[in-house]
Amino acid sequence: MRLLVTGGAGFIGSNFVHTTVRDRPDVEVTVLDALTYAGDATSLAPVADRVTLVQGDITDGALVDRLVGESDLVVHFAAESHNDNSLHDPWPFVQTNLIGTYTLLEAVRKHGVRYHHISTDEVYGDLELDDPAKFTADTPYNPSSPYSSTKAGSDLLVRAWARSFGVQATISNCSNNYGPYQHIEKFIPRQVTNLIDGVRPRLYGAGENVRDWIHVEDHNTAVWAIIDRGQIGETYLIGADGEKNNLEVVQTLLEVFGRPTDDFDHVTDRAGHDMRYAIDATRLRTELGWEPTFTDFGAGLRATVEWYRANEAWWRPAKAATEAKYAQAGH
Ligand code: NAD
Ligand code: TDX
Repeated sequence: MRLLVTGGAGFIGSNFVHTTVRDRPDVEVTVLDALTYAGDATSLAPVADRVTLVQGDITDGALVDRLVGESDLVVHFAAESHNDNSLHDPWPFVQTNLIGTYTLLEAVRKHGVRYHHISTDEVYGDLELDDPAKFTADTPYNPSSPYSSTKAGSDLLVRAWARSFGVQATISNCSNNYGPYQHIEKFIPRQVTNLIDGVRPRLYGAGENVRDWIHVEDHNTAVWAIIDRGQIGETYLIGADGEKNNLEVVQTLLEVFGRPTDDFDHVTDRAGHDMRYAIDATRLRTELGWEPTFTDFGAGLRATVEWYRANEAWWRPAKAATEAKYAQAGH
């Protein structure tokens, strides 16, 4: 089987390629990635002999048409993915997340290629802290940021192309991922690399905001379960019952580093900051028989800290510029 992975040099995409190469020797993998600030070819170095990396943009219609025409399955991870960046400059989010998805959909429509669309739980907006509800596939879309609104728009394009043109598509909306190869602009790797440098973690606002953490490996086994056994045209929510508030995450990290649990700074909150995300993944578990493996968040976090300690050469080049950008924004 010939698989095209967009965004395969990013965090989740590169982990997906690693998992696929390990578990599915019959799959030929091509990665299409623009290698933006968030993409890194070295994330694919351990599997370089099994993967063809094409550096290119998903908005490039001719390139996308050729690569999709040579594939049996497209898994679309490529996106501008960071909320804080989208508040500073929304344009690349509109371009990549909306126009890029449109470009891929036109190509899979033309060539009749199976398509899986990777999306986020942020399309549903947020929940109150004291609300017992969780997101399901029936929750109305209500995105808050330029990032989440462009992801919501991309999901709606997929639904329309599936219904109107019969595109063979599935969609997954996953909660917050953590694990190896995550860009250090994101919450967990930012604090881990700060702590390695002896810098105090930075908590937005009071730190009460809740995210539903899932290990990237569990996200990717769920994606394969949907590709293998999911129903065409359906949307599946991916989550592993990992709700934690940001303060708890920072305190767990401080414990891992043997530091006092109040050794962090509160910084300016994010504009429009979503309060809580929570996923009901019942359908994925009951209909597709998927179960997460990383059910101990503390253990997953310790393994992730070890990965960043052991792979300083991977993240160090981006650290100073990432922190300079945050300093400018008051974060
Ligand atoms: P990331 O920012 O780490 O990686 C994105 C990758 O896409 C990078 O390699 C980048 O170079 C590439 N890319 C960006 N614009 C491109 C373009 N125009 N053409 C080709 N390649 C381009 O993101 P991530 O965290 O790995 O997220 C991957 C996907 O998963 C995204 O669609 C995101 O919305 C979704 N998602 C992420 C999370 C999370 O917690 N990180 C949770 C749920 C869903
Ligand atoms: O330094 C920080 N301090 C802090 O308190 C940073 C960078 C973040 N935060 C907070 C903001 C959020 O409440 O931590 C939480 C997580 O922040 P991010 O890592 O930026 O993730 P989030 O905005 O929740 O979005 C992530 O999960 C859903 C991914 O970036 C998205 O791509 C995905 O769709």
